[in-house]
Amino acid sequence: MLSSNNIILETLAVLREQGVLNYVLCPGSRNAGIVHSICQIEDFYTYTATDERSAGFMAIGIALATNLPTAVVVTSGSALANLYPAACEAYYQHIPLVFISADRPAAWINQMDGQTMPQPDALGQMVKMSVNLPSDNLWHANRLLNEVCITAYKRMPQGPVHINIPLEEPIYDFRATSLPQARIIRYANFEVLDTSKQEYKYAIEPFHGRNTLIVIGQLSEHRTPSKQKLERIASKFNIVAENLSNLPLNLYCNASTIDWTKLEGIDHVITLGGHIINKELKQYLRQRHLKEHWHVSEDGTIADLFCQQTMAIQASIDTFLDVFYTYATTEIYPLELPQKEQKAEDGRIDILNNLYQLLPDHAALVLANSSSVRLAQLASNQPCESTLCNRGINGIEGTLSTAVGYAMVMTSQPVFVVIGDLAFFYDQNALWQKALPSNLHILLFNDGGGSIFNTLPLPSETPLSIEAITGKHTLSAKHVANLHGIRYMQGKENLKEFINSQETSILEII
Ligand SMILES: Cc1ncc(C[n+]2csc(CCOP(=O)(O)OP(=O)(O)O)c2C)c(N)n1
Repeated sequence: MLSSNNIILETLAVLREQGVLNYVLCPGSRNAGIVHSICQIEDFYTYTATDERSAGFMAIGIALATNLPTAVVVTSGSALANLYPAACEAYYQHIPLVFISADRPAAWINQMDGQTMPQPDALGQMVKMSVNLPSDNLWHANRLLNEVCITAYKRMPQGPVHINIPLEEPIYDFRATSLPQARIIRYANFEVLDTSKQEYKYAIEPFHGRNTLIVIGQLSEHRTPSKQKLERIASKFNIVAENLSNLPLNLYCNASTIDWTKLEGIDHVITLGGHIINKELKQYLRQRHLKEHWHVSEDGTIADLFCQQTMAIQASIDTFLDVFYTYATTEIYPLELPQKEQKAEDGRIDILNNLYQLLPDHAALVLANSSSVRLAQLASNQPCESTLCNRGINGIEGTLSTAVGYAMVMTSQPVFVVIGDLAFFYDQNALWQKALPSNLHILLFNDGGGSIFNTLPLPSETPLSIEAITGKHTLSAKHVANLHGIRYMQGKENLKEFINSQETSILEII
């Protein structure tokens, strides 16, 4: 029988499927459930050593002899510390060792309990990756385990990794009869696959041509793929993207125009580029059962956005599009993308629609978090091909500064910022310049606080907390404009005037 602990079972299931079959086992009680279970699994080859320092170096020998990843399983406390010398050696020899340490739950660390110390990251910089498994979230554990395996011996250069497993009592509970079916995330580096060995074909094999959707997230202007390659793909497959993708609209369908609740049949999603904002898209794809989700990125990392990723592809978008076009040769069945009835429920969308229509050619648009970027998605039927937004971490702090920096370099390009009041007043120091760029124009939606929070189900009987959560205020940008000598206008009727302004200007809509 195997350990009844689901995290131990998931760990061994993923390691087995990812090809970690050699184990050096060290004695201990906290790791007894792991060690016992490993010994019951037929596919595993086991070796033993009492001295963990020696176990680490034995694993190096086994890995060198077999050219396969090799794991070492130790108990908690100094047992793990004794792996450090082998970690150093493996790190600099690029040997794929998988160090597995049993741990006590975090609540018991530094409480004078035996053989305990802070174990997550204990091997420091001498491992390529270190993960601390959760005790109750199998999806999270599964993703970390897949990632750590890919990092150890699939993503080059190879090297040691550390899996720390905090374990609650009971440790000695053995009622499971077999390992679960664990999700495996495959990895392929499309930049180095060998055409002569048909490695591309093999990597693409799960693709069956049906019900495929390509979703493109945020791309900076300098990272958009070749239009010609994109056109070829767009002629065969549905591409869904947002205005932050900076792609020409004729090549994709705007995510915010789709009625996601009516989209049927989709079971293969390929994501390219950065963050995706559209919540309906994410919710829909999380609920659907996808057969495949491939995420393509330049570093081949896992981004399990829909909790169902099956392959991490390391490639530039151009490389991926080439390979995909060449090898995805099966008959293609384009999906029907049902369109949503567009209704402007928010006056700001009408203003943004007008802005989009009146934007001069080659203008750049800098969108702030959070309502601005969301509303712009609903308005952007004619997207601007230079759209920026600090979507990497979604902060409200640096939008104006980013726009000032951009406008200072792109002096011949009119730069329009769309921003809410908190983000504007937060970052007003951006306007503190000896000479502000005259091509900078700020459209400010000032509604006295974070309007994005109006949608939250907050209890109405506590006005004080609502004020704190929404950052309520009564400031106007008029005084900021005066302070910095910026041309100031107010009201949507001045939109045209604002767009044609030849000096740094603010249009405040209150
Ligand atoms: C640095 C930082 N602090 C806090 C937040 C949380 N936050 C997200 S949206 C938001 C409100 C922004 O309000 P406003 O600028 O008026 O724009 P709105 O979204 O209301 O249009 C806040 C405080 C954040 N994203 N970044």
